[in-house]
Amino acid sequence: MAFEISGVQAIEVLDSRGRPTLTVTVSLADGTVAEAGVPSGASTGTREAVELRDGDASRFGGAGVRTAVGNVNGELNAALSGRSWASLAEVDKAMCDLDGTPNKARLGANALIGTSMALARALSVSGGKPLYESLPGITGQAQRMPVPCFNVLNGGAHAANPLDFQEFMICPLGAPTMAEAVRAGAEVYQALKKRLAAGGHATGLGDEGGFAPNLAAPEEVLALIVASIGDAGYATGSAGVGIALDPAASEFYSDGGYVVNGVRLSSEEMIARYGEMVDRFPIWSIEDGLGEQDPEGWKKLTAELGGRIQLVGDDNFCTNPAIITAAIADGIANAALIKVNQIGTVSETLEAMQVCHDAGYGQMVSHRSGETPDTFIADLVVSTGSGQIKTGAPARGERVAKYNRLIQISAQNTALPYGLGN
Ligand code: 2PG
Ligand code: MG
Repeated sequence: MAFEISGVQAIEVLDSRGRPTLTVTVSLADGTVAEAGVPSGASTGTREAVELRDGDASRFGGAGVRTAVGNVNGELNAALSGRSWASLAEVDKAMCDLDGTPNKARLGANALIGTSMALARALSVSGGKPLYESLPGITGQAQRMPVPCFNVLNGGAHAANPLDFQEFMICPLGAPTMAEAVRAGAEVYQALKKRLAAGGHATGLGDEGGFAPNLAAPEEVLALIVASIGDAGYATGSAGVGIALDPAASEFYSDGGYVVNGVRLSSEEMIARYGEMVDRFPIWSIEDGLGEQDPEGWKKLTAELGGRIQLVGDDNFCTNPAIITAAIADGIANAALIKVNQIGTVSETLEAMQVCHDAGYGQMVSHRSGETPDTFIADLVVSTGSGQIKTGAPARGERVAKYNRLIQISAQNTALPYGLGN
């Protein structure tokens, strides 16, 4: 179904951390207007597509995005408007060609992904379909409602506490429906808050809405979470609420080792530590358990724990189909984190998910630590049927917006199954 773009416009707005980002608006010749908000990360992989920042220290400490805004309003608008296109994929490819670099360094991945998301949304509105129905999806994976992975306790680059591990997530694996899954997440979150307060810990929040108490040992946090799951009346594990971790280990890797709670560990010691955690706690998924600087460690980690739990590549994969293809051949991980702005277009995001699906790798759709109220990823995860999403705590508007959108989709489609689906 051919369409014509009549205009692409961006403005500089703030993300949830008070840093600049873009809102992009795409207009179609049929009168449709749709917009998208661009997410932004803090713990980034070195091979992510380039997020263009102005570097003008007199504005936002150099983090302004006026150059990216200018690229949307100038080059992208000129190249995309006033002609007919066959598909989102065709437009995404034209943007990549126009950029001309392997990593979107010239026009900016933030400029491209905002345009790509806004166009996908415009096409859904124009076609009279909800976004999850209108997105192309994945061959071989039917639509489903995902297990939400709620990041209830924040450390690492997302909080000012001494905790090295970045994310502790609760995942209602055994919930009967999307709404009940969100309810479980919220109830455990409140139970955890009570437990932290009772233990004299601070209940202030990190960037993704999880609590950021002054705790340093990951095992202490895991014990608190397990107790809170029980307090809220849920079972732990696959029949109830499981735990997923994103240590984001690239951030605490230095000089060939991992410094956790002040102690330096080798890759092998780190893997053994994870093994003990998996023995003691209901952990079903670990993302970035080792650093992107340590591919040999990753191979050992996968050989050691890949048969027991999900191992998700984020910093080392960057939602990049070519990088993921190479990693699959190397026996690294068994799932990928999927972040639209890491690669820079919706079409390439779908390509990365297809590569994963074809290799039997899981795909966890993900927000960034810097978000807007945009709910694109909620529709993306349903349309692709990946079965899992992480989008922060069940608190704070920009995180809750995604979970609420999932509840809404589920309410409109009671036939869509809930769960991991594999
Ligand atoms: C991650 C993400 C999202 P950031 O590491 O998985 O939780 O963090 O957006 O800061 O890269
Ligand atoms: Mg991560």
